[in-house]
Amino acid sequence: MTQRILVLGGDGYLGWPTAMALSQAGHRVAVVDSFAKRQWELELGVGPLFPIPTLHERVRAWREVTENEIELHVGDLTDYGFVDALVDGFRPDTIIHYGQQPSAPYSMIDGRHAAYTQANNVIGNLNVLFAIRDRSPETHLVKLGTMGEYGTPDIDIEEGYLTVEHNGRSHTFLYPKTPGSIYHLSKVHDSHNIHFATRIWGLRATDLNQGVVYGVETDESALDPRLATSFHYDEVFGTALNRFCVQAAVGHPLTVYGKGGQTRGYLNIRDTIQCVALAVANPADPGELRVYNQFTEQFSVLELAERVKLAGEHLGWTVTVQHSENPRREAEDHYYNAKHSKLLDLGLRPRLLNEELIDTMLVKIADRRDRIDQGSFVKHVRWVPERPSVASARS
Ligand code: USQ
Repeated sequence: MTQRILVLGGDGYLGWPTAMALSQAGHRVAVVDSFAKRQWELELGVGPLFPIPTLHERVRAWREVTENEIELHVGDLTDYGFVDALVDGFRPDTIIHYGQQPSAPYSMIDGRHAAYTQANNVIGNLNVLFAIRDRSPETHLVKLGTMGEYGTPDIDIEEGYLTVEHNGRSHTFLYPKTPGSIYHLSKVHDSHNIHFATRIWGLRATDLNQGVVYGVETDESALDPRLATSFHYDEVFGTALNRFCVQAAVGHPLTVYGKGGQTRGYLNIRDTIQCVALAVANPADPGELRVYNQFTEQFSVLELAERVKLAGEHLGWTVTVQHSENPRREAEDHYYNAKHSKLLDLGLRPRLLNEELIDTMLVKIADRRDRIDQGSFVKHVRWVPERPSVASARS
């Protein structure tokens, strides 16, 4: 069934490819963005690997290449008036919400960046919930959460909920969260606010607890260079596998933090699109919060680095792995077993990480070697500052 879909954060690494895929599938799609990410790039002096035209140009290129129309709205989700008018005017069947500050390191730079991340993410999401409640209560919210909300507990991670037996009685709660950054915490706050909105107002929502995404392109972004997605490799916005591939392409040692036993769920960017499309096609009922753990495979960072090393060596490159001091505070050797069957039950067909896929990524990245800024691999963001604070120096 054709839907009216708003993609919040439509200029981003995942938002833009999602908008294109849903537009190609025949939905009426509008993208919404404040271009905050482009501002953060300027602030930190980092940029995407492939040249990214303005969103206005991308939308024009999309029309030229496919004859499909994507509507464009520019505004800030923390401005309630903007969100209210947007939802009232467009009356979406589905809102896909990617419009947030997505980087754990960015949120850990200092108090200002921490406060900005939580204010931006939590208030933006709250505004979306209120606009849905007051303007379009049938709208299904598909919210991008993160596997990092759960942290690395010493028990299996269930898909969203945990039933607790206590003193002979039992109750099902949202799974307890122990996230490892201020950014991940912002998503925990969002999950609780969304749960509240479904319980108290009867809204319908799906929270996608996504793992770490990798990949340089999707079917649609590959149609024309102007449709490329915003692929980052710097310490702040780049994620593990993407960074390792770029580092391998310029002969920089792969930056494994600490022992490298940190295990996370991973998925291909094409599978992100599949998962989101499945969530859109299978809306939650009124009053229901569906939670899916959105990843296809678990790896430790050292395993990922070794796979990239092997693939690079098969291309004749010299690739080294370096265990640098871990700038984060996280377990480097831990139990990790996260359930992820609900999206498979809905029909997800995963594209698993194999050497051919890494090889394709390496070759595409090597094409743009000239644009790789090695200075952005390390930006020195630390979870715990090196200098003791005034308070701890006094004690
Ligand atoms: N890591 C390294 N070396 C690097 C970069 C990362 O060892 O050069 C390690 C990190 O210490 C961490 C793991 O790799 O243990 C993953 O780090 P990451 O930067 O790839 O991902 P993360 O900070 O967890 O955040 C990313 C996205 C975020 C999303 C999250 C999903 O930026 O938006 O929510 O992945 S998850 O990790 O499942 O929480």
